[in-house]
Amino acid sequence: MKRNSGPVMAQAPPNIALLKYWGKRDSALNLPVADSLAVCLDDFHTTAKMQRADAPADSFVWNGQEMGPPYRSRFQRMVRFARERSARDEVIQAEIKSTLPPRIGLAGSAAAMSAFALALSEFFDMGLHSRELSALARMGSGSAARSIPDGFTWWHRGHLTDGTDSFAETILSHDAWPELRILLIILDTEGKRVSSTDGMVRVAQTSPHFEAWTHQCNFLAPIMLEAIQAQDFEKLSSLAQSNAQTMHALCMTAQPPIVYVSSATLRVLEHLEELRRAHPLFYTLDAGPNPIVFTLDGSLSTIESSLAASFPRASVQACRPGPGARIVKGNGAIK
Ligand code: 2P0
Repeated sequence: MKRNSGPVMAQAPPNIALLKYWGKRDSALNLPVADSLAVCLDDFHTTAKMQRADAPADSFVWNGQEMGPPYRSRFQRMVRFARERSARDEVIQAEIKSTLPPRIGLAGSAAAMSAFALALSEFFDMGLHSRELSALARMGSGSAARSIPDGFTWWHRGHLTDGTDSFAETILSHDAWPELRILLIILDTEGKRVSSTDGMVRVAQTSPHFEAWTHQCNFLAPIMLEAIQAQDFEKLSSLAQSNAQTMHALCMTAQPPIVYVSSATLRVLEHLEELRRAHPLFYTLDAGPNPIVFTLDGSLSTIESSLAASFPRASVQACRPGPGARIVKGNGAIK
């Protein structure tokens, strides 16, 4: 079999959940308790470069830093899988470059783990199809499963203990809803105090509302699927915003409570509710203080100007739905 002798490079986008992943049935494999839905962004890609190393151990450098725990063990878990599957044992050197600050609650690990998974599969000539690749990315970070396929995705929770039925797939291509715009409002680039992984465990162990949350997400998945496929902005607005609010309320019912939003977040949300009276708009929030706004192109410039005037210190980045992970050709330089 022909082997990849030179470096391989893959790129993957962050994805923003419309129906949130918050709870695991298996922490080692990142198997979720509920289905989730998301959309890939057309910007802020992460690049992963992988090559053979003449060294005693694998190396995982992310934004110039050699990774220690807990990320190192996640990369190692994926590499173990690749070695077993390909029956090969090269030592690898991986270099990952993100364009979003890590740990700000904006899907940085999803982009990194999915780019790494694709580079790994290419390097070891694993010949994985999209579902297997999505499941491999999931082992690195649950939400990374949704950065492999194109556009709008559904991550199936699955039922099997080995996780082979827990993968994401496209439900609407990235260019099928050209009017949709996604605004990242970056208020704070400090790392979050409680990681998503720890937050999910604490909520599952201590919140009396965790089971209701799980049932609600599984119930909502096919309804939200319909809204996305019908490009029904109004229906998606109420479902997605309410799901994000519920996730944050749920976190506050953990012991001790987890609060990801800040006072600046609340001021922006209040402003967005005002704008919502006149514009098609809804917001969502990941595990951090930075709101994400969904709107339609006709309202984009008004919303951007209004945010710039009221929150001059916030950085507002407009994106569109984008494709999933892909192999990139080049001269081996990582940008
Ligand atoms: C999501 N988040 O659906 C939710 C909403 C954050 C809030 O997926 O432990 O970094 O690596 O599987 O994937 C963040 O969780 O957690 C996340 P792990 P991950 O996008």
